[in-house]
Amino acid sequence: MPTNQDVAEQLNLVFQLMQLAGENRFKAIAFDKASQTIKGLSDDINDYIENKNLTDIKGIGKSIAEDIYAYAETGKMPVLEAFKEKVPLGLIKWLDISGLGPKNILKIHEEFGITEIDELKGLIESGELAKLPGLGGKSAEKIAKSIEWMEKFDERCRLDEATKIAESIYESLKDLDGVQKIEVAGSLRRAKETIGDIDILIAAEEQYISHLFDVFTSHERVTEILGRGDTKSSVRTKEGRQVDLRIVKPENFAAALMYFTGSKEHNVVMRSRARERKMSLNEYGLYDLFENGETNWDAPHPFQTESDIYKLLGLNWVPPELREDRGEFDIYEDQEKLSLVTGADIRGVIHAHSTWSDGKFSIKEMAEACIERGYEYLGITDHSKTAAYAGGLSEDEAKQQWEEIDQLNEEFKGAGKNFIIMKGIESDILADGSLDYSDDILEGFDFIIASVHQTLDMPRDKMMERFRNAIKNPFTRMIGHPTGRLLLKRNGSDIDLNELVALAAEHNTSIEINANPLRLDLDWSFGNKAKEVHLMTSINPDAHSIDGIDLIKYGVMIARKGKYEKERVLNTKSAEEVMEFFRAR
Ligand code: DGT
Ligand code: CA
Ligand code: CA
Ligand code: ZN
Repeated sequence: MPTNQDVAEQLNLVFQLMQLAGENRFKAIAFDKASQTIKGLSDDINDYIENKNLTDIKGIGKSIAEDIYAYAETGKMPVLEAFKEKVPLGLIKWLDISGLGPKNILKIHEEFGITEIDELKGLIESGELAKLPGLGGKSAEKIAKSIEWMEKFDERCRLDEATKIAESIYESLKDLDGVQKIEVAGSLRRAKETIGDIDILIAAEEQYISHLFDVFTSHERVTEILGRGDTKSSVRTKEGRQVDLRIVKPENFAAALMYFTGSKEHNVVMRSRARERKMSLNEYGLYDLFENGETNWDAPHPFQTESDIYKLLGLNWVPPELREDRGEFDIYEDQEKLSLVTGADIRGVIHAHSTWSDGKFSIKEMAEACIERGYEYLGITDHSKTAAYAGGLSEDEAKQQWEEIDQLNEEFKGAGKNFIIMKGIESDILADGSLDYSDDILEGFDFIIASVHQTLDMPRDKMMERFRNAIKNPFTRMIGHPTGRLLLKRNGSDIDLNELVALAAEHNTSIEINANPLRLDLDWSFGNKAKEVHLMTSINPDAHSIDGIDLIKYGVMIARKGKYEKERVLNTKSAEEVMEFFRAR
């Protein structure tokens, strides 16, 4: 059975191919509208398909209804298949190239028989494209430039990059005249590990809008104004990120904030909850429904805050990080509240490197930076001997390091400081799953983080065997960055993370949430499993410098998104409790 999304996607493809094929504009637009309608539909399209009453949906005409019935029955939409014969799907991407309209796209395709943007780039480089009648050197150059930008800005960016941009724009707007409320919305408010564009929302009366947009579009980071309308402006920053600013009436703010925070999946459920209660939820507010199911714009339900809207739909306020339709409705329907971990709960720093391996600062400097930040302990974990490229510690060096730590702890004690350094190591997990030292050395550490740093690309079953051995080793107290992914750069190992989470919990071992924004590994999406099996995590900066310590804040965002409550985050506990956990193997 197709989902609403499937049907919407098929119709959207038809729309795009029709544009390319030079089909009648109004005919094409009908498909676009139908696609959007179905995307926003709060009921299951299959109900309509079964009852053969698709045309009851406003915006779905008879012929499009027939196309959808056929698609549901055969898995193929005849009109789409027909257009695919005329225009290859690969050309759809070309529509995003500014300076290249549908007519020229088709012309280039027919002339050179190419369908990929890379092939188009080749044509431009060889000078072939400029020779095509009606194009010329200038157009070719413009197209090349546009492809370059498109490829550059097609990407998403990391959470920390987006946070910094959003903070600086937020700061420049928040105190301006007329700004009653301002919030960052979208995926950034939901603390996704990567961000497409940044969404900011302001509540202001109409007379202030124009000035606010002036300030926004002339922000020092802005290199390009992508669009400016009455209620929304979009810009490109020098980092290549898109930022959307929407300004809404104060009375619509809460509903708009909820809508533009998303996720789309969360919104879909919210809208259907509204419908079940004979209401319509949209970006403006919550309204009564007429008998015929349409929105009665004259009958708004009063609300002040997001929380009011959730209440009206039978829910407690759902923290933005959880709005992904991944079980949050069940939890917040029961009036239950999760006491998600916060930055203020963090009492110590686990997983940090010093000059003994590849860190930039001495243990003492790292410890003092922790004290300055109000932390109570530092679990130093330099690399182990196999990680020679990262200055991994030999057995002798490990022993020398312990002496230095003992000395420093004496000093802190003597100075009356409530602070201790724990003797850890980030031991490589070798190919067979064993740790990197003999047991008598392993015994000397307070705790061991076991991480994979080499041959991350073993087949899944081999990789799982490797982790299984590492977890079963009683010296392992924590697994470091389990997949080894580098966000937007490198995929992590192929492992069954649900199984890994269960295995760690079973052996009373923890799995870190590596807070480095490049990693954010363990991924938040395994939070449901972690909650179910009571996995202990630890929000670890993997700091290689003093600044690195402050990455903990991104780990906290991800831990919240993964539904971790304070009790299941090791470094919210006292030094004694942490040591107790380490000893209980
Ligand atoms: P991103 O930018 O890709 O990291 O992800 P978001 O979630 O920030 O997505 P964006 O910027 O396209 O839209 C912001 C929010 O606005 C999104 O989370 C939910 C809402 N929204 C936007 N378009 C739609 C839509 O077509 N349907 C629904 N239900 N919500 C939408
Ligand atoms: Ca966004
Ligand atoms: Ca956006
Ligand atoms: Zn590491």
